[in-house]
Amino acid sequence: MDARQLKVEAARAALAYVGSGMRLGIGTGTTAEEFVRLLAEKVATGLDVVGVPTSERTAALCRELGVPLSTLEDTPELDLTVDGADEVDPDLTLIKGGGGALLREKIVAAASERMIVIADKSKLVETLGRFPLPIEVNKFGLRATEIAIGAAAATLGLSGPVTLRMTGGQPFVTDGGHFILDASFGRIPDTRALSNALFAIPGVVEHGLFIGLASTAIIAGGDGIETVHA
Ligand code: ABF
Repeated sequence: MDARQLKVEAARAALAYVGSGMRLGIGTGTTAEEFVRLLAEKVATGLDVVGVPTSERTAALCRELGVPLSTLEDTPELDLTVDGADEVDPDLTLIKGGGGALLREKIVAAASERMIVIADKSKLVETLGRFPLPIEVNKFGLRATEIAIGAAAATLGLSGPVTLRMTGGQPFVTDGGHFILDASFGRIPDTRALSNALFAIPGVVEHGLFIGLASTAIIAGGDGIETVHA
């Protein structure tokens, strides 16, 4: 199976958790998009759900495929969110935000009774941190925030480049109008401590460590589907 097929299989397995009447958080990224495609097929044959998308990109795909949408304003409590991840550890702590949608993804996941992460096996790691940690920051005081992030990491024995995410020669701007700093700290043994340290910095809007949010991970590998519960 190639990488795309693994994503499809993970998405298909997640669909088994979706029932009629559910209010769904719908993730962002190529794996979540496979879920949207399969969900749309079910909607076309009568599945009655409403989705709250985690990005403008996902919203556009849902509209194109006919998945009914709501907003978190109108539907503030969700039954289930299905989303991808950049890394998943054995406790189901995640790194997310490679696609730039971490703030809405975290707000939607936190508003959901349950979050299922779908991923191919390459995302599974013993310790998070191989993937640079996305940190969404206010545009104001960017340099000061960057320095503060480095200093906060140093207190935890972490170090490494903190880089402004760029696209087409310009800083990447999130759906919320912020910048993203990608922090290559390497292994993050204490995710909770790093999370607390980052939240103590005023310019930090959100970070890509998802702690205690995912209840289930569906991991697709060449040898089949592995379902991990937190
Ligand atoms: C979103 O999409 C993000 O949080 C994560 O960064 C990314 C994973 O993308 P993909 O499924 O394309 O690997 O879930």
